[in-house]
Amino acid sequence: MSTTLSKFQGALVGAVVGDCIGAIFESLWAKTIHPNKVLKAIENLETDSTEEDHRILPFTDDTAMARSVAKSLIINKGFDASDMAERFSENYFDEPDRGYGGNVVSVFSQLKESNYEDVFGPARKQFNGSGSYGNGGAMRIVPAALFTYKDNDPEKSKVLVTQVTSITHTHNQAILGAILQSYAIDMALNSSNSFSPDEMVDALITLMKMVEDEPKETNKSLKESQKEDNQKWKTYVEKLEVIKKYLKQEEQPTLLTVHTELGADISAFESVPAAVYSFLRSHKDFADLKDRNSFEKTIIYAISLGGDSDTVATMAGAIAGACYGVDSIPISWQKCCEGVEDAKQFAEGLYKLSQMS
Ligand code: R7I
Ligand code: MG
Ligand code: MG
Ligand code: MG
Repeated sequence: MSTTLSKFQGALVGAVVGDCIGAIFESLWAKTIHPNKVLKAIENLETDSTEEDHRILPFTDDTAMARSVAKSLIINKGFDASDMAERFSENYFDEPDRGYGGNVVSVFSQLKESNYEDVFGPARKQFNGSGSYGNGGAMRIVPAALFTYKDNDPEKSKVLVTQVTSITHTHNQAILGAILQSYAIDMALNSSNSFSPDEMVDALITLMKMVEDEPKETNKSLKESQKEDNQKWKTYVEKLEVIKKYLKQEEQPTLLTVHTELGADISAFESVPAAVYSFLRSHKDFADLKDRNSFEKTIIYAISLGGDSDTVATMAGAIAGACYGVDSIPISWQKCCEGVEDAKQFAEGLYKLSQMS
């Protein structure tokens, strides 16, 4: 298999297993989970996978929406807003119990009512016109990152990510979070196993600085809204600086520190940085996870942060899979997660598109 195809499959399958395994813990909303507990659940899964009638962990809204993004991009060979909106919405009405965010479902209803003609209107009206700052844009962005991989152009990638996200999320935090997630995936696709975490975080800071400094026409800047809300960190760049500081430390911070400082909840601002850190941190040594490869460590660490564990793990899994390739994802995990084979097919479809001029 070509390295690029393996990385495309790694990104999409990594996202699926992060979602399915992370979802075991999502309902707990715990403030950090002891890694031993996560390991125990994973070991059970690995043992179970050898049985013929082994259980299949269902994917949640994170994967459901990523599948729609992938299908729509592949079938239309590009972004078709109305088609993508219809897929999001129809998928929700077919399977409403996938764990969707509390407010995004009203966007789906309004999209359907407008017969997918007013594609960006309903999202703009969310939360009295400020738009949702949930992580629902970032969690599903991986197919868009794969679609723009061939262009090697952060500007083009930003445009597509903004379009895909804006169907449901228009708050700057949500859009910038999806952009950061897609830049991280793109860097992982372009990296070898022996990348430098310090260099990667520097590169992300450079890219995000450019995006965050752009004047915003429609929405308040992230800095402004964060100031109004009295938030400690004002921008994604500031959070990336925190990550940079962590990575330079002799000893990595505790799970609780990371949960508290970077965040691990349903907002994009309080979850995308945690996913990026989970990936970068897992490239380093882990005293208690010696037998696990860097992909496995990323997932175990991301879930251990607690909170929105399926979503932090799906985002971290997408980045790690894009870096280390599909062969880094244990077969036993792949067997136990719903939608892995489909993810491989979507990766092939997106890979084929990337090979066309
Ligand atoms: O962002 P979204 O798609 O939810 C994704 C999350 C992931 O964890 C999934 O795994 C799933 O569990 O949900 O859905 P939204 O409904 O747009 O946002 C999620 C939640 O964030 C909302 O229900 C609100 O509680 C909160 N939220 C806001 N609260 C106040 N003001 C989002 N935006 C705002 C806001 O502007
Ligand atoms: Mg979910
Ligand atoms: Mg590139
Ligand atoms: Mg979630």
